[in-house]
Amino acid sequence: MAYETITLDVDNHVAVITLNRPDALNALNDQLMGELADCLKGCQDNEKVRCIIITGSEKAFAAGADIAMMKDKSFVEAFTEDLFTPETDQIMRVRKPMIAAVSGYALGGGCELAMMCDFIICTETAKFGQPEINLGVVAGIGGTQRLTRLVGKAKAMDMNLTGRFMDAAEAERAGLVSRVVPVKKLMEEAMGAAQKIAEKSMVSVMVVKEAVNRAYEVPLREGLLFERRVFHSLFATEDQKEGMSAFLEKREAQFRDK
Ligand code: CO8
Repeated sequence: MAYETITLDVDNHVAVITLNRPDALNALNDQLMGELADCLKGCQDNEKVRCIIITGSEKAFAAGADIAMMKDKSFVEAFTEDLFTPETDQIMRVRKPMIAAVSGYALGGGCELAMMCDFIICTETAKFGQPEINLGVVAGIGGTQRLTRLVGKAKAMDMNLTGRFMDAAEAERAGLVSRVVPVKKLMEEAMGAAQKIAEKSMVSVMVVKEAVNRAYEVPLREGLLFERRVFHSLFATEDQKEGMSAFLEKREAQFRDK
């Protein structure tokens, strides 16, 4: 599939997907979401890809769902079309790690897309927000749910009710992003993180993703049991033997995803 609203570059086991609708600040429309979902499925199936970065432009990661596309929809259309549901389901099915590299605006669906990734690295100019309230609607793909789990009720309520933007420093303090870097360093930092992940055993990388995500789904006791069991099960892998032997032999581990 040839993409028009995103680009894909695969280099050294890292897939970089760049949202590319500059005239609309990368607003998410059907085409972009369809292409993104298709591309992510391809990355999941591509053995060469071990980590995925989703990014936008310097000015905008994505300024939200496309308002022009949504404006005239009736309730019945919105309900029956189930806008963005298959695409977001596909995004959530990706088992490889995904990093959001955010510069500029990550608003509405843009903030929600960033939160669907496993962690967010942003620039000092990043602005996060759920301004749907200003449009007479509410967030629709995680802005009331994931944001609340990530930053807590006070800030999630504040952002969703007032529509105010959170700057990078506040986003880092609140735990929404893991790192803040100067604009020029964004891709270097994201690539560095992705390369580090790409060097690990893919089995344990995928287990980490499942286990951390489980913390948001189940009570602590269940989550701890899941963690212990996957920890035990990793002793069945060759990579566990290699990782621990390499440590004791004071050499770099050579993981083979086995
Ligand atoms: N949709 C469509 N077009 C957009 C969007 C958008 N979300 N954001 C910006 N654009 C367009 C503008 O219309 C403008 O186009 P044109 O040049 O043709 O007039 C162009 O991008 C540049 O934008 P601005 O001139 O507004 O640029 P500024 O630098 O002045 O402002 C802002 C930047 C502050 C980011 C401003 O563009 C803005 O407020 N954008 C809208 C932000 C917003 O409200 N986002 C939420 C959208 S709703 C949503 O995301 C719901 C998600 C859930 C969907 C779930 C379905 C189930």
